[in-house]
Amino acid sequence: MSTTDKELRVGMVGYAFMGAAHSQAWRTVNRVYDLPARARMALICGRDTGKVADAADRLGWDAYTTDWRDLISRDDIDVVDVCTPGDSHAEIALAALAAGKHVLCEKPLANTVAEARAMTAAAAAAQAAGVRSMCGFNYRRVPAVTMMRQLVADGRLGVIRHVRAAYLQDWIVDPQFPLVWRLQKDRAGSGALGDIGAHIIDLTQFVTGQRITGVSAVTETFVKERPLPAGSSGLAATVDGSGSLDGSGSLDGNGPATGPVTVDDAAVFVARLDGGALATYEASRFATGRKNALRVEINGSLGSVVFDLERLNELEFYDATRPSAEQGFSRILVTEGEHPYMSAWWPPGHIIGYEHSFTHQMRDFIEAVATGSDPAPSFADALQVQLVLDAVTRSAEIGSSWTEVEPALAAVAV
Ligand code: SOE
Repeated sequence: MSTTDKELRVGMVGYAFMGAAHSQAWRTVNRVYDLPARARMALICGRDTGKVADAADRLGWDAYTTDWRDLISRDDIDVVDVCTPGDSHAEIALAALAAGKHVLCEKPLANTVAEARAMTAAAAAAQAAGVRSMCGFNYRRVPAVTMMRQLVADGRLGVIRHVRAAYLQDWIVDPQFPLVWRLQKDRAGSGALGDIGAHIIDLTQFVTGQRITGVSAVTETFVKERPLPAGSSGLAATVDGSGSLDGSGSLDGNGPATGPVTVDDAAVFVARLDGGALATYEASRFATGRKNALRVEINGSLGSVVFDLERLNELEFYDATRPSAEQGFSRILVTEGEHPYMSAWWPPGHIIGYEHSFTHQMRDFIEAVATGSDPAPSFADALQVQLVLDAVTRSAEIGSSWTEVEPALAAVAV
């Protein structure tokens, strides 16, 4: 339990999946870690009065509002936690920084490089006044991922040659899955690429300490038209109660009850990192059977390490310096007290879960704000991810360095 009376009064905008995950972390962090400040879940914000009132009660917030500008204007709010779709990240974060609020913004930072640049500049200006900001790439804070970074930094893998990363889901394989905001470019910025591809871009740059310098990509939208969500009506309809149609689909009798998918369903790209490594990345929402399958393998001159989110308490480690008769991938159970973040939880072998990465994220954010340091990943780190996302999109559009494979000769008649 914290021994401090210093309080950080948090206002969170949004109450869907990430709002719930962040709320769990805000509720837990000061009960698990002894920190120089306590987070107070002061105010939650959402558009729908009934839903946000329910969220305040269910998720443990003191009060609620339907106006994020009201939240930001209040003197009794110190931190703004942005858990909304990507099309409002910039507007909310810029206003919060201008108001002198510390900001935690969900990933990806923004929907465009221009927005991400503006947010990064505003964060740098606010930093001069002691205002802190961070982007919520939570997988960095899975203990096994932080340990992966330590193994690389300690030279245990030697020179990094390969990075191999995939983040695979299948929640929209059914063509009847409705046209929610994540499938609309004007709301989400991109599809699998920005939503889950951003995670493996950040995670691999974090673990290797290297940055992606160039890409060659292909993307695909397998299902190009989807039913509008229930409740959508009229040309002014919104696809998920908060998005916006492009007028191509409507329920006012003038058109089909469908709308166009305007984002990628899958993105695949190769990349070079500035330390010389070659990398392959795959982000797909059409990997049937893969629910939230994030896997990263790093190969180096002295060894390899593998992280699999479905076994997030473990690492596979290959140490090529061991006697040849003892070579093989070993399994490290990352639950010892000496492992990152783990001293606050349970005895060795008692595993933790996905939600703990958010508690670790809030731990580090509170510690940084309370001690006057800058939390990572910064908005500048998140801008780098946004620049990679943009490069992948541009590469896929222009089809750069794509060499067609000549069709095989017609089968010889037998
Ligand atoms: C949906 O793909 C999603 O909720 C992502 O938006 C999150 O960032 C990821 O952690 C889980 O899946």
